[in-house]
Amino acid sequence: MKIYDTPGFPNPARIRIVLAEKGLDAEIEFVKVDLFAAEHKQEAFLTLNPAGTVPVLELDDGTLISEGVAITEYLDNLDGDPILTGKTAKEKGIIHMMQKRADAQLIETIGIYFHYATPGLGEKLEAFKSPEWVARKEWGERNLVQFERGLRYFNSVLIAQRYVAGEKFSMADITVYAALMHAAAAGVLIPDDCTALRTWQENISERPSVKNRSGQVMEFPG
Ligand SMILES: N[C@@H](CCC(=O)N[C@@H](CS)C(=O)NCC(=O)O)C(=O)O
Repeated sequence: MKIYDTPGFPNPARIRIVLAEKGLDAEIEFVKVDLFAAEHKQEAFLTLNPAGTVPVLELDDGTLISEGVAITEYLDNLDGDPILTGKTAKEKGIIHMMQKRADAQLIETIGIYFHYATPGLGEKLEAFKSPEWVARKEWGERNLVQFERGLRYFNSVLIAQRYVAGEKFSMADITVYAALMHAAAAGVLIPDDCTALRTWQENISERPSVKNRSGQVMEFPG
C-alpha cells in the first residue's frame, strides 16, 4: 500500500497515528506531496484525489481511498478487529457522531482560519483559494471563533468522560488531537481554563503511536 501525504501536516498525522495504533507502518510506502509548491492542485495529483488534499491511500490493486475517515475505516477493519472505529453498533454510532463534531468544530475551522486569516502555506498555494483578501481574513477570523467554541465543547465532553467518544480511545480522539496540532502550528493555544482538554492532550501525547510524532511540526517556506 502507498500513502501520498506530507509529513507533519495534521490530516496526514491522523493516518500515521492510525497506522501506528494498528501496527501497519511497515506495510506502507510513503510518497511525499509538496503542498507548498501546490503539487496537490496539479492534474497528476487530482487524478488521485479530485478534492486536491492529502492524505490519499493507494491499495496494491490501484484502488484509491481519500478522506481521513474513509482511510481510517479501511485500515482499522483490515484485520477484522476494529479498535478505532467501533465494534458494536452503539460504539460505531457514537464514534462517528463525535468524529463528525471534531471535523466540523475543530479540523475545518482551524484549517479555514489558517488558510484565510494567516499567510497559510505561502503565495503559491494560497493563490488557489479566494483572492479577496479582506473577505478571506474576516471569514478566517470567524472560523477561529467557532474553533474556540469547539474547544470549549470538547473540554466539557472530557470533563465527563476519559476519551472523546466515551471510555475507549478512538478515531475521534485522533481527529481532535490533530486539530490541536494544527492550531499550535497556527499560533492558537488551548485556553488555560480548558483543563480537561489540556490533561487529555497530555495523555494522548504519551501514547506510543503519538509520542514519536508529536514533535513533528508544520514547516513554513522561507
Ligand atoms: N477532509 C479531508 C481533509 C484533508 C486536508 O485538508 N488535508 C490538508 C493537509 S492537513 C491539505 O491537503 N491541505 C491542502 C489544501 O487545502 O490546499 C480528509 O479528511 O482527508
